[in-house]
Amino acid sequence: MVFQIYDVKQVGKIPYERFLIDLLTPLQPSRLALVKDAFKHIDTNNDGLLSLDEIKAKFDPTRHPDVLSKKKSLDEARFDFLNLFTTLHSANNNFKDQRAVSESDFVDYHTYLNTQIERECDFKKLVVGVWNMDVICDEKQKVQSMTHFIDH
Ligand SMILES: [Ca+2]
Repeated sequence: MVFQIYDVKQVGKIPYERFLIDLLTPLQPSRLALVKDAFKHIDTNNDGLLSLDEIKAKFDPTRHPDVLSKKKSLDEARFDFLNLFTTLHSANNNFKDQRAVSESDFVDYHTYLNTQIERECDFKKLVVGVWNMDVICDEKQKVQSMTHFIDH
């Protein structure tokens, strides 16, 4: 039973986002590559995990599309983003006190975000923007060249 698998600690309450992710289509290869680049970019001490400090240091709500379109204030965008991130993260870790985010957690999170974004360029803009990857989103630019930018 799906319910039993997910109903780990919160009695009768399945984390909705966790449940959704298993029903989602996986990220397309180009989007997945970008998300993995973002992970490497955020993981400044290269230990293969993202600490909360590393996430906070890189997360930049000023470039979130909802902020740019004035749908959300900076604080709302920051809260919603980090809140969803933490919810998914603790759901993935069975609500144990695991503070570091693995690459698969990170990919899951973006898989969820991806459902709300149709256009390739918008997805790139979001990932590059909120994770402060300092790359200009350009339709002609390939993920390959973005990797180049990030590594240097
Ligand atoms: Ca790290």
